[in-house]
Amino acid sequence: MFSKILIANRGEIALRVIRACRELGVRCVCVFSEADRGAPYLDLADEAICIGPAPSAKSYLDISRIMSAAEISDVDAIHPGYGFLSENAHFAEVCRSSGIAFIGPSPESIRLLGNKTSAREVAGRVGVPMLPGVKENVDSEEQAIEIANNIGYPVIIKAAAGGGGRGMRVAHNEIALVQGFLQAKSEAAIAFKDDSVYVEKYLERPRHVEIQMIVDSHGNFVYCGERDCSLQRRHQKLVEEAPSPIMTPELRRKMGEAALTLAKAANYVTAGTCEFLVDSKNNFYFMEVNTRIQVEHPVSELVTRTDLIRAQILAAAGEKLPFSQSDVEVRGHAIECRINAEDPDNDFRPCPGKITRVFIPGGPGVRWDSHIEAGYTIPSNYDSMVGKLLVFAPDRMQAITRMKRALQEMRIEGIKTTVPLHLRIMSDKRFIDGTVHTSYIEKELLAK
Ligand code: MV4
Repeated sequence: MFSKILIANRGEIALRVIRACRELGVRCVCVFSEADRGAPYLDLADEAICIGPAPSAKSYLDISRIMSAAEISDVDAIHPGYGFLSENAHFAEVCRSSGIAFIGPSPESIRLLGNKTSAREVAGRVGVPMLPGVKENVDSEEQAIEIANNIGYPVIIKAAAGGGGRGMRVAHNEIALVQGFLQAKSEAAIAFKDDSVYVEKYLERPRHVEIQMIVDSHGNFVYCGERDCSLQRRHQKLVEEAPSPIMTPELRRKMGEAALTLAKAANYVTAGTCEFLVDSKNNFYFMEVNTRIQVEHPVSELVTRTDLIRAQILAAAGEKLPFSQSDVEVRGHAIECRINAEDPDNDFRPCPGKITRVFIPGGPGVRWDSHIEAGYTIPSNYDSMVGKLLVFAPDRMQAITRMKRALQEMRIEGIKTTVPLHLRIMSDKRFIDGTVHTSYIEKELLAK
């Protein structure tokens, strides 16, 4: 096992990794920017090192500053968390050449599965279901028109390097296709410095269902059920749950095996997620792979009784996972609400600032993953998530009731938060019925 791990991240995920390190008896070093100086979670690390000013480009995204901190503190591994450098193949390579374990995939796996075009190429080769369309990039308007005529409208044009919904256009006819093709290309060129796009059939009202994978270096490939992340707003997830309300044991097995087929084809080791869209007939289609631990990993931990951060660390240290597929059983129901410092009444404008009072809900089946406390000031330099409120209960209805109860107990004063919106969602008939789709928040709930 490692003796010391550097955590190249901040906020709640830094604290989550500190907790896993403590339980494993591994020392940990937390790096921080000037904006995070004095943050309460830093006291819980064995060491804390300032790596630069508030802008992430000069701190959490600066590979040389992080490697200097790793050298000074003599760590044998780096946990990147999510966001920042977590899916940066070059960073994984720098770690490798410095003799430091990257707690994540190999640079080769990141390049193969983290890029949408190459992931689609692998998925097509190993028979993972995909929407009708093309695996390769589309170079001209004429080619896009020909593909659309073959698969039929509506189609979607997506940036190969994209993510988070950027560089994406839906087209219901040829005129919109030509326009969308050019728009997607120029948006992708600016956002990702890569203007390659591809075209596939557009699916109306899909659900977003993702499979959690965890793999060790001894060939133990395991999926820990699925998460349903259909409740999003502008590609920001608001609520995640497990199991998916639409899941059956048969569909779970099929999706889980499809995800692991892809992981095996890429020699993938560590935690990862395979994203799918699911249509109203429960057909599933591969979207992309997230080659990192995700924000919403705790819902999977709750329903499968696993510790995914611990498992990631064990896998990176070359140890065997403490479970195999036959041990992993989905039981009960978990829901996560992302509590953001945003004003839902004001177009979700970020509301950083000082938290004057906090009361955290507790009691049976409640988990709070957060780094905040009363008196803490949320810096304006990073994302606006202040914490993740999770509940676990024997079934979905009891989980919804428990989440409502927990949200009612919660007090975060001094800033605006998304708590009132979550209370509304938990009482929404369509959410309760489990029939929402990926555009529900924007097209229906907020339009009411
Ligand atoms: C789609 C789609 C419908 N059909 N692809 C959005 C982000 C990117 N990862 C994939 N996205 C979508 N791809 C086809 N062929 C609808 C979406 C989509 C979406 C997907 C998941 C969660 C929320 C979403 C919100 C709007 C659109």
